[in-house]
Amino acid sequence: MDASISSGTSRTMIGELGKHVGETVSISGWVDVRRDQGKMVFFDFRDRTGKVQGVVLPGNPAIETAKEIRNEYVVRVEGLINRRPEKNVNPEVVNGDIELEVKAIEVLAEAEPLPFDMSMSGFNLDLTTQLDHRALVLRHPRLQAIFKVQNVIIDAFREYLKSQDFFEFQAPAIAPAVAEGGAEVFQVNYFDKKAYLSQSPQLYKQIVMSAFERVFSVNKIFRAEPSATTRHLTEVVSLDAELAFIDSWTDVRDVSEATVRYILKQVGECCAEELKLLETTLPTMLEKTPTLSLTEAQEKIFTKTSRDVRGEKDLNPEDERALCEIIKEETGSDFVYVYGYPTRKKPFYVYPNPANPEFNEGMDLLCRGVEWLSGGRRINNYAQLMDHVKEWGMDPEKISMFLEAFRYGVPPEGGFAFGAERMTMQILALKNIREACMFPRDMNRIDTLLHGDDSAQN
Ligand code: AMO
Repeated sequence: MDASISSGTSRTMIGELGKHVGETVSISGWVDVRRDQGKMVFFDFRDRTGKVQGVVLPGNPAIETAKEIRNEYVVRVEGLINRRPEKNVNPEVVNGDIELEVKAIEVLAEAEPLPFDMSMSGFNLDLTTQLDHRALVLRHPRLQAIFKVQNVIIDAFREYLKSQDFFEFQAPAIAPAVAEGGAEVFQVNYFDKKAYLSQSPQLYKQIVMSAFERVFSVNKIFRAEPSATTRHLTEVVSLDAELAFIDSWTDVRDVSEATVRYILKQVGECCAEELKLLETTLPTMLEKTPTLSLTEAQEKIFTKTSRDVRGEKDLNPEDERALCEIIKEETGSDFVYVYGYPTRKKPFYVYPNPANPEFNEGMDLLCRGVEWLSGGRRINNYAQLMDHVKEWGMDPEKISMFLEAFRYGVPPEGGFAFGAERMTMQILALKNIREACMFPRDMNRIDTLLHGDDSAQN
């Protein structure tokens, strides 16, 4: 350790170094790369704002420390900011025109030799290895870019809905009943009773909407997905919204479309560097997103691919891919809304189309071959809701709090939900949803792999 750095020297962020040419500064960060050239040692130092090249010149006493340092050592470095000679300028990177002439190095934390290549060009890990080593690979710019984009997506969701006078609420994670139907729930022992991890804040967002008119939440939801696919997680960040005083399900579609448009604008404006690094471009959203009924979508798929899926209750993943390709080819849009699903195949709260009650006014938004969002109009009439509760074979006692809102007057209403990871995955054209989740949960993994014993859970 070189103790010649006075502890009082204030830290300059690496991204700001360009403003300090000719000055002596102190930076703190990690050793991204070290290149030992005998008499001189070169470094790339890294902090959360960027990287800078450093050089320890011959004869500098810091050379001894420099030679012991490996990649990922945490250091405090004092040095002089010099302009690089013209021939060494790299205009492509931050600080490509300057260099830090190292005067003293203090080691704040040592690092063992890395188990794999973390360099920009050499980083080539399969997803399983990446997930096993999240603690280390989160330092890589590619992963950081994914999660910076995700931050912007979630912030933009909040910002847009707040700008439209939506009220944010916190939904509970422990639920007394199943909101969405189906078997995909985690049951928990709640003292001596049965409870569930929330599959969706659906019933709560409708309750809160009945008091606040326009509401949204950013919450964890849990789905006991029994298969490991590239688009399903068991723990999801759900971006939910619900609004009162609508005239039609198309009002809900329009609000969801405006929300996506704002999110895309924010990602485009705030994440240009990240999109470049991830070698992707934003999906194209037209002035008006193409909207088809499920029946029309199935007809289109049949006409274009000869695969007859007419009369099926939903689109399967192959249908979703085919429909997105057809719509892209026909209109240039990467997005398509599909509405009008068989009433009996969807949750009890979805509003049946009055002109054709066999089909409902529920909708999905697909993008680049995958569903991003579900939503639609809900039943707000108490008697109609009670009829559905009975028809769906549900116990009204278990959702009595929900039903109470409707007994005392709820306006025509609807809402929608996006999965933040699906959205991130599709905006960035990632191949697997696990890439879009820092610590993904699936049936085989909760950080460590599940091997049939309970050691991973201790
Ligand atoms: P749905 O069940 O379609 O609708 O979920 C809404 C959105 O959440 C995301 N999502 C998932 N993402 C990853 N892994 C999963 N296992 C998973 N499950 C869901 C998807 C999906 O489009 N209550 C309704 C919403 C509403 O009507 O407001 C609901 O939960 O992006």
